[in-house]
Amino acid sequence: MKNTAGTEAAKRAAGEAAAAEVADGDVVGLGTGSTAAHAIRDLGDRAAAGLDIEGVATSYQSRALAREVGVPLLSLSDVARVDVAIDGADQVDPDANALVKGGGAAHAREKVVASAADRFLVVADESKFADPLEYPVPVEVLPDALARVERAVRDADGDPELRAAERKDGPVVTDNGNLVLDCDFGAIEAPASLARTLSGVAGVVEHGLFVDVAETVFVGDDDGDVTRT
Ligand code: ABF
Repeated sequence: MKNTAGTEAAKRAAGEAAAAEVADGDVVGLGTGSTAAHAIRDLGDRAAAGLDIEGVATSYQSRALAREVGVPLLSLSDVARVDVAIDGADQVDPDANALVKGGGAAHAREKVVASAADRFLVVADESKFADPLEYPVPVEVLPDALARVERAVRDADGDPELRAAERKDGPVVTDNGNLVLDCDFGAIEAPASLARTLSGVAGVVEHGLFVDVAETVFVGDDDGDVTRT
């Protein structure tokens, strides 16, 4: 489940401020979620006005929006690096050293794109900040490894909950055909350590802790103003 508490004015301000960092000739990572969507729409407008960019989508949702607004797309499988990636987050620590992402169940591709980006720009509204992080960490799991990963999460003092689909019975299935556990660890005092623990669990495809990858967080407020952290 996504943390989408902020206002559209705040989200739009953050998304458009990050989109302004994109230059002619850039390959751009296109994030998932309602805040990143504002960046994608703005890039579509600029592409229509002549900006020469190519996008790399992080999900079916961002790919569909990019096509709708006219951002030319490259396949992620063909791209080793991107100039700049713009993506949202469910929660950000004040220093932006760690993010929780994955409310949209796209964090595996999002992390590939973020890791391939020369510049990874996060877009968020003020409601996304927490110190320390405490948002449940999404963990994408191979379906056959579900019980094993649930056990490993509990051994790490987490409480795993299988993410249910919103519009049909049954669990969420990711674009990669896997399941998602939302793992509540309470206050996350050592995100880097927890990230290493989760990455070491067999059957974990990817987790939603993004540590030391964000260059800048563009924070929008309800007045439509933006600050950078
Ligand atoms: C994706 O969208 C996810 O990684 C993140 O959880 C979510 C943020 O959505 P929103 O911008 O709508 O709050 O980036």
